[in-house]
Amino acid sequence: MSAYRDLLQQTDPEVFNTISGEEKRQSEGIELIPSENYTYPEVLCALGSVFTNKYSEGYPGRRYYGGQEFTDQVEELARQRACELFGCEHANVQPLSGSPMNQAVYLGLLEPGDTILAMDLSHGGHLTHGAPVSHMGGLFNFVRYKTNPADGSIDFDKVRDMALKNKPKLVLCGYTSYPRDLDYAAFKAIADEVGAYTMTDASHYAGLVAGKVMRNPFDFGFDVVTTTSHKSLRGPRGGMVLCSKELASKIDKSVFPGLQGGPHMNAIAGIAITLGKALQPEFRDYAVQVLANAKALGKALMDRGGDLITGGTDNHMLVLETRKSFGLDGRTAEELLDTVGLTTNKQIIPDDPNPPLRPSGIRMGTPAATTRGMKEEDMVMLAKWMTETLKNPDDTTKHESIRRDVVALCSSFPVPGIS
Ligand code: DSN
Repeated sequence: MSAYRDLLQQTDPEVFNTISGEEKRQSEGIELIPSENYTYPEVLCALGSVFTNKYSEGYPGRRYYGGQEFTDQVEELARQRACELFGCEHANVQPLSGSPMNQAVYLGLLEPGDTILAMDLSHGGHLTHGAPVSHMGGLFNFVRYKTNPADGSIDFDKVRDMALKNKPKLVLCGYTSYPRDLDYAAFKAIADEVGAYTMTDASHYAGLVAGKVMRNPFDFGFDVVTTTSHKSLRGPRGGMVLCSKELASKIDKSVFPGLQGGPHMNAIAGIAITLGKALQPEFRDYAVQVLANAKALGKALMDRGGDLITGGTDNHMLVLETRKSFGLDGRTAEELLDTVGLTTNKQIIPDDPNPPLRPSGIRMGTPAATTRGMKEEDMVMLAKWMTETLKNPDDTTKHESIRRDVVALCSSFPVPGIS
C-alpha cells in the first residue's frame, strides 16, 4: 500500500482492514492460480499516483481534454516499449482489461454475424472467445475446434475442414486453460487459405513470449496479438492490442471511441513500467524459471498420482483432473487446498460432463510463486502438500500441520510490495 496507509487507517479503518487482511492472505499463502501474479512495487506506486485524476480521451497528440503533457509522454512510452518487446508495429495500451481488448478486435475488424474460428471453451478457450453466455457469442458466429486431451495436440486437418466449411473471417487461437504452446504456422496457413485475419489472445503467456521461452505469433505473420498486462507479464490490470501499422487505425477507433471512453492513465503508467522491466535481461531468467517450476510441479504431482490433462505442461500452467486422481470434484479440491493456504481454481476439463461450478479439475500455475523466488525444490514441496491434502480430505489435523508448513515456507519468500 502507498505512503498514505496511515491516513487510510485513520480515516476509513473498515476499508483499511480489508486491504491489510488481503496483504496477510497473500503473504501467508501461495498463489497458484495461473492468471495471477504479484506486481512490482513500482507499479503499485504508479497505480496510486495522480494519473488516476486525469481524463485522456483520444491518443497521444490528439486528445479531447487539455492538460495532456505527461499523459501523452507516458502512453507513448508504453506504446513504444510494447512494440519493442513483442516485435510489432503498433500497440494500443488503452483497453481496460482482457474482455474489452478482445471485443475491440472483433468489433474493429469484423461485421456482426461474421464467423470466428476459436478454441472450444472446455478445451481451454476463454469466455471472450465466443462462449454462448457472452454478448460476443451472440453477436458473432463462433465455431469451435477442440484439442486432444491426452497430449494437447490439435488436429489441423480437422481445423482446416472447419475453416473451409464455415469460411471464418477471423482465425483465433490462444487460451485460458491449455498447458501447451501453439503451432501458429499451421493456424496462419489455414487462415490464409480462407482469407481470414489471424489473432492470438496471449494473455496467459505473454510474459513467456516476452522472455523468449515461448513462440511469438508475430514471427509467423499473425495480424493481431492481444494480451492482458497482469498475469505472466506481472503488470497492473489492463489490456493491449498489438498489430501491424495497416490495422492500427481500425483497432484504435474500435477501442476509442468505439468501445471505451477515458483510459485509466494510472494503469497505463504501470503498463509502461512493466514493459520496461520485461525488456531487461533479468526478465528472461524469470520466464525460464516459470517454465522450470511448472515442469517440476507437474512431474512431482504425477509422481504422487496426479492425472494432468495433456500429461504435463509446456507453459506455466497445469490442469489436474481431480476426480480421476483423488475422487474429488474441482470445487472440493479448490476449497480443501484453500484451507492449507494453497490457492488454485476449479476448472472444467475437455468435454467436462460436470457443471463449471463443480467441474472435474483444478488449474494451477507458477508465475506468482516464481515471482517470490521459489524454485524447483519448492515446487516438489507444494506437490507433496497438495497431494497429501487431497488424499486425506477429512484429516483436519494433517491440514493444520500442512498449513503451518506453508506459512513457514512463505516467510522465506516475501511478496514484492508487501512490507
Ligand atoms: N480470469 C482469467 C483467467 O483466469 O484465465 C482470464 O479471464
